[in-house]
Amino acid sequence: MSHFETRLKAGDNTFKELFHRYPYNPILMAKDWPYPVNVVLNPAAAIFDGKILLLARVEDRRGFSHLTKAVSDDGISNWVIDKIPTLSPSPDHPEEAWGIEDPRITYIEELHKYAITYTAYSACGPVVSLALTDDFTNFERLGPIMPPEDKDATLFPHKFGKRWLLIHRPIAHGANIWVSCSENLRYWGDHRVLINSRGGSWWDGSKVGISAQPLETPKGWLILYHGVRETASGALYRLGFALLDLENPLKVLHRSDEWVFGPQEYYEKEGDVRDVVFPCGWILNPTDNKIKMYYGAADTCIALASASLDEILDYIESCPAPEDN
Ligand code: BMA
Repeated sequence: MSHFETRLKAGDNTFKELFHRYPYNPILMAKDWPYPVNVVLNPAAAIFDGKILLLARVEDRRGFSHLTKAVSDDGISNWVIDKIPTLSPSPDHPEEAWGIEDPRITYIEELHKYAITYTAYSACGPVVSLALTDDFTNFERLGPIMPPEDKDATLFPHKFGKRWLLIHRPIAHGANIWVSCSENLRYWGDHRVLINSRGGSWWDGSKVGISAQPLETPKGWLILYHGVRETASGALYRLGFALLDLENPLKVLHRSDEWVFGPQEYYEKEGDVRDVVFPCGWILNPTDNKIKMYYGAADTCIALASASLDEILDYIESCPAPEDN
């Protein structure tokens, strides 16, 4: 394949779209909320009690965020939204002084608990915090697990050997995706870069960060990540894929050269922050192998797009292995 060819060729001089937007997007907006809010965005997603649960970031009119859950049978409509915030910044946690943002949820079978990694916005910068729950009503906070400036974190659902693995995105000499290891979920080490921002004119040249939780597939761990390109009119947030080795997720098998989803519709292009698509969760339906991806659009509302896991895997397997892996 030459440098000028796309792996997303649709055969009719267009790009093959892996994700298909729900035609009645956005699915959740501030006006749907049971109490007054500025915007709802960037939801984590999990299956809970046989339903699809979104844990949305909700921003108030001070600019501070908290997390509120919305639950639906089909993951599309009839959302039942908590009447009050589900998880608010805690006065006992100074690192949450300016709010809590952008959760990701991983179900940890070994603990029979859901792990929620989120950004705690401290007055000294954003940190990665971790909380555990088994009912999405009571939460056990483990506190900040990474110092500032760090965000976009998610856990793998099981240990590798004796160690849990955390994906996160510190800011230090660029904004790259790192992975760190821990035997107890509290103290993390053996940090290393997993996916770098590619610099220059790349679509993910300025920053990268994990989007949804890692998805275990027969071909490897499917990673959805966001890439940022700074432009004269601001930052552009788009999405790409990587595939990690199933046994050793520190090894990147493939990475997409091209972005696979980007701001296109009016609700993604206009809002509090224009030109942003920002998923924090997705759900695989094992009966038809279809994925529902939930994303914040323009930092203002929540939208849905679906994709076939088989098509995604065919695509990512056609992508090259990163040069530095
Ligand atoms: C990132 C995070 C996201 C936000 C995005 C675009 O740094 O703060 O919550 O959606 O910027 O503004």
